[in-house]
Amino acid sequence: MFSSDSFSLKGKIALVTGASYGIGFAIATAFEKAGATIVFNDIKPELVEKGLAAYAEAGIKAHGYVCDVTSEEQVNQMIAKIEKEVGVIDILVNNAGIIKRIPMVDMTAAEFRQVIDVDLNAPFIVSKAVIPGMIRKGQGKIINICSMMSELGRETVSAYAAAKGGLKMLTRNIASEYGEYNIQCNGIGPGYIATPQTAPLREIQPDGTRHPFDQFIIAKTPAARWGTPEDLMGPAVFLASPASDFVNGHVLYVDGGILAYIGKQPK
Ligand code: NAP
Ligand code: GCO
Repeated sequence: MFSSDSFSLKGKIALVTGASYGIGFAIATAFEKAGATIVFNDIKPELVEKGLAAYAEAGIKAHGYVCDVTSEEQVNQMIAKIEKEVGVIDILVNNAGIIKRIPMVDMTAAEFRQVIDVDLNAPFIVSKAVIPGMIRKGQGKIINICSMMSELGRETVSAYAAAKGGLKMLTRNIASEYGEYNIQCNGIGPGYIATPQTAPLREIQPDGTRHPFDQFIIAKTPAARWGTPEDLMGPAVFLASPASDFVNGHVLYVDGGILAYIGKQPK
């Protein structure tokens, strides 16, 4: 029966990958406010420590693990440790990601593979590791952090767009393959969000003007602003909660309207 508890994550264990800061940190914080126990990982021990301190400062007792999500061995070891030390994971957010902004003809195959490895192969590896526990529990939520580039291309982000486009289809396939086990797999497609990942696109120019790309995004966004990690908190709690138990294989774009808008006409 629907109630305000339908948006509660009380008693749930949530793993958010790459969540020492940025979007992952905001989503994990929202989950804790909704009642979940927070587990996160990062690739560097010092970042896990930094993340634990940031969560503690926010009044959150999080569980942090060092793990490179592109390594199947490290991921399987981490999930086994989490299941032993914290419990079986109810909610997984595949958030860890990188981007390389290089014209395709200048990008090496190794650089292309590195982006695919983190942004597409890793969500496969981590999802594969947590689904058996979700099947045993008879329920689970997987949220893949997709992108505008799951739908659109742009110069210099060929690897990232290929990965995020693939991640949209991996989301649909997990939904298709595991929906019968009461596991819902959906995506969140953030618009342009002010985090370290997009900091180079927002740098103030030597003449004191805004970065051309910054101005471009403002013109392309009906909300006429960059998003913040906080803008993703409510949508993430919705997709992690019982309120979305019949939402499956969907990518929820949280983009201020970019995908709906041709862009502000030049004056
Ligand atoms: P961010 O600030 O660059 O943070 C990415 C996080 O992922 C960092 O904690 C990073 O840790 C971690 N990470 C990277 N590679 C890893 C690996 N191999 N194993 C474990 N952790 C790893 O990025 P963000 O802006 O918060 O973005 C988070 C997610 O949202 C990404 O998937 C990104 O593609 C997506 N997204 C971002 C935007 C945006 O505008 N910011 C929009 C749409 C989608 P290290 O610091 O140690 O590398
Ligand atoms: C870029 C940006 C974007 C955002 C995001 C948009 O260089 O175009 O980094 O890719 O990160 O993915 O949804």
